[in-house]
Amino acid sequence: MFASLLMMPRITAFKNSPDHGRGMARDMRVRWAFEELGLAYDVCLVSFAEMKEPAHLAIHPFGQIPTYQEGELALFESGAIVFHLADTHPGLLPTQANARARAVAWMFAALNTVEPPLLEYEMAALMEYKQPWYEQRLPLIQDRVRKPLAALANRLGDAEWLDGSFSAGDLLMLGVLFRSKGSGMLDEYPNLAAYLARGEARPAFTRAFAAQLAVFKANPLSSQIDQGGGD
Ligand code: GTB
Repeated sequence: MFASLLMMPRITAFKNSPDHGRGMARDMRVRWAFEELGLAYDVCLVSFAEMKEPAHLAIHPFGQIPTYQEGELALFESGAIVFHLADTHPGLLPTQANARARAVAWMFAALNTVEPPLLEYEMAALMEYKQPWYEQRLPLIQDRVRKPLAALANRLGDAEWLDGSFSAGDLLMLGVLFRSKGSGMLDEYPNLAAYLARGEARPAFTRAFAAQLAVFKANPLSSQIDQGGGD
């Protein structure tokens, strides 16, 4: 029992999440992967100051969350962590080689093609809205968001998931789409909105969401004291 506790993987998450536990921080997708795979994990909550200290920087060169530690292995980058979990446990990547490679391609597509313009939009809305040129720039950014979303909607069509069974590719894609819900851009693509709703309805998603919300509920005022962000 004691040995199994020592072996339990440990991730880091915001001690004081600026989103008040609404699942926007990137530990959410890692928690979701753990839940889909039925794996127990431990969470170490870190403040914005602690993330910039040498002990955390030794694991995460950019001083961010999430990180992952198990035994000798320390990882950073939510995509790398989800891939590692999916690669080492059955359930989130197909066993057939080509199907597995395609699922990995969707993981990259989520983080490399779909997420960047959505982040740009999010950051502009958050940081640039007072600038005199903001209203002029906004349609340009929205068009950049529409390109991958329209293509994704087109490819998904009426399918339940991106390529056969639910995979780590769906998990990361849905993690990215979930973060953009507030932008309203998904409303333009009803099949993507329905795809996201299917993802959110998965019991593993619900458990992951509840777990990160519980952190805020345990200490609801803390986010007003320790603010920060990252993208
Ligand atoms: N590419 C990395 C990954 O995928 O793991 C990006 C990691 C990252 O951006 N981490 C952010 C962080 O640690 C948290 S998720 N920021 C602190 C810092 O840089 O000092 C980004 C995030 C933060 C806050 C909200 N929010 O409150 O709504 C949403 C998302």
